[in-house]
Parts: sequence; structure tokens; C-alpha cells
Amino acid sequence: MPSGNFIDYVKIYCRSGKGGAGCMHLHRAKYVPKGGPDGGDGGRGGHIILQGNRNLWTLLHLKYQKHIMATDGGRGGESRSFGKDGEDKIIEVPCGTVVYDGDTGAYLAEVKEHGERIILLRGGRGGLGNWHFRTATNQTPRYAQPGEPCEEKNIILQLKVLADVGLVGFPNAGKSTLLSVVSAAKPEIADYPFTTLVPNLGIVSYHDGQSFCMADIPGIIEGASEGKGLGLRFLRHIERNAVLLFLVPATSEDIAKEYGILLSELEKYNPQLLTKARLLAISKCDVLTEEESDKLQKEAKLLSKQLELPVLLFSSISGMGLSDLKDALWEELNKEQNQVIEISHAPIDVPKTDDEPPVSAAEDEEEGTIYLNEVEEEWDLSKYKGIGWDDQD
Ligand SMILES: Nc1nc2c(ncn2[C@@H]2O[C@H](COP(=O)(O)OP(=O)(O)OP(=O)(O)O)[C@@H](O)[C@H]2O)c(=O)[nH]1
Ligand SMILES: [Mg+2]
Repeated sequence: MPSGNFIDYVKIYCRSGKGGAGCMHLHRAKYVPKGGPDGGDGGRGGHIILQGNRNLWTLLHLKYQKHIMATDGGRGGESRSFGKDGEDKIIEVPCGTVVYDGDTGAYLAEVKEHGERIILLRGGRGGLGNWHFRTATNQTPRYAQPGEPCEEKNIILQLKVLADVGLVGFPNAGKSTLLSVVSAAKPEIADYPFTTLVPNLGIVSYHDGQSFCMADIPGIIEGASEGKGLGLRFLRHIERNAVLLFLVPATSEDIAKEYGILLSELEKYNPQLLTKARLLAISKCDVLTEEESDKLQKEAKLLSKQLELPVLLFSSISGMGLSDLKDALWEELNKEQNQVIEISHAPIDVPKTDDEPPVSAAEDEEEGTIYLNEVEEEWDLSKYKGIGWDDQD
């Protein structure tokens, strides 16, 4: 996928619909004296709803959508007719989309599954018509409820791709090459750092038609948490992974140190990442001579004890160790304790330099709670004079 099309962050101004006003009306018909109140209720305003869709992989379809507004509820009418409900707006998002408040950066919700619906902003309830307010002592209530106001919010949608295995490594470690040999994905591969600019996903097929999903994310360097390289922006894509596969090339001078740096960058981003199952794989083993290879095998055993995690050797070019690597990943994925991939989402920083301030919807609206008020402007009471409605007993 060209990097311009991988959109994993969008900011949208959303507004639900206002509730329709209830109607103040007194029934009038020939030969029906004192027909009584018959004002209908207003309709509900439309909700803003998020819905998970497994066929979407990015937020590209929302890139140019800066405002999403549901429609308002209709006003109630005479003869107790209800106002029409406002139309809900459904925003389809890929599974794994996290919603934040666009102004404070606070976490709001997460859409995890296909078809899952979250009502992000509720439409205002419609007001009650004056029919509801008839009592024995007030048979001609001349008021109806206004509709509830709408809700509005700037939201940030962030995608955290849902993969089983996430690849973590310095640039040029061979992450994309590994993904390209174990899956059908065709990521860009080159011998310069930061070839991969956006995450790539691939489905790795395993025995008996089973498979798991692997995510290749851009390389991490020391100081990434301070914004070096591509920073930690893409680390969120491994937050939901069950297993993290660290890649360190065989040519590295100090494998343990390189692994340590990667781990500490992850910790700075989100300490919860360290609770995930980890594997260390030493890539590009084809470049080693037989002697070096034997030496590394022994070193790997020591490392495994020292770091308390499985250490494997492989080469994407010669294919050496690939099936052992898949076996090890599959084993980790199927462990009970690795099934739970829940993680709490820390609030995000909201960039200050923002585009135009959102159009304020509530400007013309009364603030505060709903109260009963007299709806007079649209109902000219004088025309009912003399036909019996007003007569107080
Ligand atoms: N000899 C050898 N070279 C490899 C192997 N795997 C990858 N390479 C080479 O290493 C270089 C970097 O590979 P990539 O897969 O692009 O590395 P990456 O980790 O995705 O790098 P970034 O996307 O920049 O983070 C390429 O020139 C590959 O051909 C391997 O197993 N053996
Ligand atoms: Mg790459």
C-alpha cells in the first residue's frame, strides 16, 4: 500500500442532532367544544455512531471528512403527531480503532469487533407535546417541552492494527524481508534505514490451514521516545499484538545490548507492552561462516537464559530456521496467558497547531437543562379566542 494511503489518525468534528420541540396545540373542530390539548412530541435527534468493519484496514475513507453531523429531530404536530426522528450517522471504522477526545486527548472508547456499535454522541431527546401536561386543574396547558440540545465534540480516531505478532527491530534488521517470505505481503525492502514508513500486515499460513497475522512496523532507534527517527508513533500498532518478535541481525556487535535498547524504548512508550510475550530472533544468519554460526548458536543459548526468552536463529534469504520460528510463534500465540490482549489506552497529546476552530453548533442554543417553557411565538393564541378553548371554569 503506498504510504500516502495508510491513514491511521484522523480528527473530525462531530455533532449529534437536536431533539425536535414538542407541540403546543389545542384541538379545534367544528362542533367539538373544548377539544383539549393535542400537541405531539418532537422526534429524537440523530446519534453519531461508530461501527466496526473488518473489511476496512485504514481510516483513509475519513481523511477528508472534517465534519460529521446527524440531523435534528422533527417538531411534534397537532393531533398528537410525533416529529420525525433525526437520521443517525454511522461512521464505519476498522476494528482496533480507538477514539480520543480531540481537545483534551482523553481516551473515550475503542471499537474492537466487526459490527460492534458505539454511540459516540447521543442525539437530543424530543420534547413532550402539551398533551402530556394536561391535568385535572389545567386542562389547557399552553406549553410544551423544547427538544434537548445536541452534543458536539472534536474526536480523534486512531487505528491500532490488530495483529497476532508484531515485529520490533532497528531499521534494516530484516523485518520486512521476513514478512515477505512468511506471508504473501509485498512490503518494500531495501538496504537503507527507514524503508518501511507505514505498518504492513501479512497473514502467515501455518499447518492445517491455520494462520496468524503479522505486523511489520517501521524501525525503532535509540531515542525514538524523544522523537528520533520516525519516533514511537507507530508503536501503537503493536499495542494490541499478543506476541512481540524482536529482530536483531546476526551482524550486530552486541545482540543483548541492541535488544535492551529496543525494550527500553518500548517501555518508555507504554510500560504495559513489557507484559506481552516476547521472542528474540537473530536475522541474516546466512552471512555467517559455519564457525561463526556455531558460536552464535551457543551464544543464543546463553542469551536465552540471561534474558529469559526464546532466542532463535534464522535467515529470510536461505530459509534457515524459518519453520522453527513459525513453530515458536504459534506456540506462544496459543498459550492461555497470551490470549488476553487487553491494554489500557493512555491519553494522547493533542497538537496545538490545529486547523480552523470547529463551527459551533450550540451558539444559538439555550444552555442548561430542559425546562418547560411557553411556546408562544408559533402559536397565535388570539385566534382561538371566542371558540371556547380558553374558558376557565
Ligand atoms: N543476507 C541477508 N540479508 C537480508 C536478510 N533479510 C534482510 N536482508 C537485507 O537487509 C536489508 C534490510 O531489509 P529490510 O527487510 O528492508 O529491513 P527492515 O527491518 O524492514 O528495515 P526498515 O524498513 O528500514 O526498518 C535489505 O537489503 C535486505 O535484503 C537475510 O536474511 N539475509
Ligand atoms: Mg522494512
